[in-house]
Amino acid sequence: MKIQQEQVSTVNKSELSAHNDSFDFLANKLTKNGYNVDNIVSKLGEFQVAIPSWALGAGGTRFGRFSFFGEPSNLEQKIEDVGLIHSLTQTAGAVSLHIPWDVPSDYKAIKEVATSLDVKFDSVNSNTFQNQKDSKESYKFGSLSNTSEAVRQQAIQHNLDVINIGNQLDSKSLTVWLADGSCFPGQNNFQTAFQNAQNSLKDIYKGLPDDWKMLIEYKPYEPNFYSTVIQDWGTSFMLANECGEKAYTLVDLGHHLPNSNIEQIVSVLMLKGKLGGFHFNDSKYGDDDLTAGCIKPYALFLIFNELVYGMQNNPQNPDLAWMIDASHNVKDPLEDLIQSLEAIQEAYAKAMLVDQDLLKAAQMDNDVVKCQEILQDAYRTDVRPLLEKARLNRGGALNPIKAYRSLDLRNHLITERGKHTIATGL
Ligand code: LRH
Ligand code: MN
Repeated sequence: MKIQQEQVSTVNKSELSAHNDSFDFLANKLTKNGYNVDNIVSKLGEFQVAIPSWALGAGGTRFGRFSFFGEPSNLEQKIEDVGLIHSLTQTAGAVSLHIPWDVPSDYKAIKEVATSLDVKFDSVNSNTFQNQKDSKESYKFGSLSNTSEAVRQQAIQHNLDVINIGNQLDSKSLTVWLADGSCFPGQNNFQTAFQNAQNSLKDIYKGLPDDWKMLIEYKPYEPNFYSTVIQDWGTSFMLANECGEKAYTLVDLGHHLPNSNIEQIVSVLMLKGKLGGFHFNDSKYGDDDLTAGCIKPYALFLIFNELVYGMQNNPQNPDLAWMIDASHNVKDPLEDLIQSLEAIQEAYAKAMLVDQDLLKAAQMDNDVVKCQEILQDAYRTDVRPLLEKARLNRGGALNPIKAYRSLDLRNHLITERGKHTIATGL
């Protein structure tokens, strides 16, 4: 299913004058304050966030899963759904595949579908947290850190296979997240587990093409509930440094213990040139994988404030991989992803309104109140007209959720796919 440009223009008609009024008002105000509005709008347009291929169907928990009907039942339909989101938002021009949930059966065909929808293949994710039906060794007690050489070798080979798959899709990075850890004190020798993981990552790193990155994702707990081998940013940072210059840390916002200062982690990783990318989502308790910005929007803004500062002051840090990692238990997956994209773009736009030089001067003067006023003035600015303009300039919808509903896309998908298709993934 593909949305035609005319359909979007038709839906936009009723929103256009309201948009023009609010945009002109905001643009005048910002221009008077010395902002380059065109520059901000074009940066928002260039900002592309990858959609997780494993989050295009209904998510679930051990307590239950409630389908959404019309879910994509193969990779081509998943790419089409990313295309739908991208047609409306113009900021979802990439998909991040998870292997083996999304192994292409025809590389040429799937690349043609993606290209026709202006969707690129971002990072490819390996999966050594589930046993595959044909796998010889079990990952029950870990993968790259397992005490068994045979299990580690199987996991290393899987990652090399994932690189090979990504290479054929012009992807440029491998994301490694390990569930490895222990559920009880005494179960693991922490040093052996760490050493095994480090050596295994180094073996995978040797198979990384020159222009690729390895993104090492950390997580404090789940599915192991006493220790996790790659538990925090420091551990990922150490492992990335041990591997080499193509290895970086990936920050999943849900992978932090309560009240962690994620913006400080982001800032220091950028200073060290080791921040590789993000899995955007939000959470109130654990790795809840909720809509980005739905619980802690100010924290998301503060993270983007550090990112904007870093992008201006840390040339040693490479371009970042922007990706969502969410799971949808009660919302239409496509609507949830559209809402996440809106919250992420909004945080970025607000952060671009922070006068970093003015803030730095106030920080040097320890003028605490002025520092907060500078931040909150930007945060309290309604930047939605800028997001609308960025979408409009690229043929997107002024209000993607309204467009999704008035074009009745979910029912079209159900008509096309039926009610009983199940998407692979979480
Ligand atoms: C682990 C994680 C990781 C993915 C998985 C789908 O919690 O965040 O990024 O592999 O979710
Ligand atoms: Mn993640």
